Amino acid sequence: MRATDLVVVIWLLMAFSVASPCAPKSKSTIEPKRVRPNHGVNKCTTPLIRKEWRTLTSAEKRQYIAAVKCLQARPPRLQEDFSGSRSRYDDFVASHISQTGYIHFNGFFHPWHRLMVAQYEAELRSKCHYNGAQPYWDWTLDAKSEEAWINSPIFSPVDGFGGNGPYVDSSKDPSVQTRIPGKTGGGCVQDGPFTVDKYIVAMGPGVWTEPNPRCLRRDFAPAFAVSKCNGSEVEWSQRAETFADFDERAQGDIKVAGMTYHPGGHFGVGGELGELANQHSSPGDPLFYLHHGNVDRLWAKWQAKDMKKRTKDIAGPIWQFAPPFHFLDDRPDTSEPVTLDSPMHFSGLLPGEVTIRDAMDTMGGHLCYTYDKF
Ligand SMILES: *[C@@H]1O[C@H](CO)[C@@H](O)[C@H](O)[C@H]1NC(C)=O
Ligand SMILES: [Cu+2]
Repeated sequence: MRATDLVVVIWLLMAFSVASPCAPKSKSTIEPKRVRPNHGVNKCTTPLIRKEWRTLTSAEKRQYIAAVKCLQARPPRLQEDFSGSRSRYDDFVASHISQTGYIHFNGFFHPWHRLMVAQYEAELRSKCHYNGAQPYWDWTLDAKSEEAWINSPIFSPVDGFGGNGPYVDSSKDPSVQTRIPGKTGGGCVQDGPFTVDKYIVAMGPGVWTEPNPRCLRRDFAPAFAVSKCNGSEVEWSQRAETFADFDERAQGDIKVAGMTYHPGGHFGVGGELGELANQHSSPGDPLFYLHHGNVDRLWAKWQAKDMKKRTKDIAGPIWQFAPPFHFLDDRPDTSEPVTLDSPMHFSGLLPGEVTIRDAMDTMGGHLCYTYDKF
């Protein structure tokens, strides 16, 4: 049996033992609770309004970052399963690491990340007294030139996430899987609220969830960012008629030439050595949630053009790297498509069972948020 087959079997066992439609709906009494902003009433009348980072006041920016730091200081709940998790913040990283092979380059990408970011937003509010919404980062505003990218207000050391790391030559580093042209950093972040004396990346890089405490690294690739995040691909993906096309355009290829805006934001900040460039452990960089906030906004924007139809339109293979994401020879060349009833797994981050249906409408079910601007 090939390793990939084994993974498939294990996944099927998980999928159908945990989430068969006949299984009793277990209402978990332990935390984390999924927060319903509109208690009990399943109608979202006063959604949270997510705003672009630079439109927040300096005070609002500081409140958001303070809430992130609060989550980074709260005790973990998933440490039994993920020994490296030192905080509730890390639990989100661990969940993403453990699910990585099931939520990228398949039909789960957009819905899974939507629920992850919404849960993060809910816990910043419920556990850390944050009273705003999750902000997003519209990187098209910064991808106008290399200089604009480097000088984005999001990297401010005063009321942003801090900037680049010092240059590290990674040209001979065998651990680098994707060569990113024009990388400029690679070392530990040197200013702002997430320097090594203030924040420790606990797990990763890659698939490991054992303790591996280290600094947060960034490796800006401004030219790459300009070529991928300048907005032309956003427009192209927005013109898609079906979710299948939209999703394929947003996720892009794994080779640099075919990468689009989702990898654009990851590698534009993470380059070759930065945490945000790591497919598994990228949520270790708090910018992850602002980048994915924008990826989510673009899905919501696309959906808003025809809500009735597009909140039911889902597509893509169940298996990672099955067509149309068949970039690797050793992966399945056919796969059942996902459906609205496909279960999604969060490794204990979210209680109970979740399906894609739960993620289709930002103002339906457990979700109650929208964006200031589409
Ligand atoms: C903008 O993005 C498109 C698509 O990635 C790319 O072809 C084009 O070269 C980019 N423009 C600039 C000025 O880099
Ligand atoms: Cu991801």
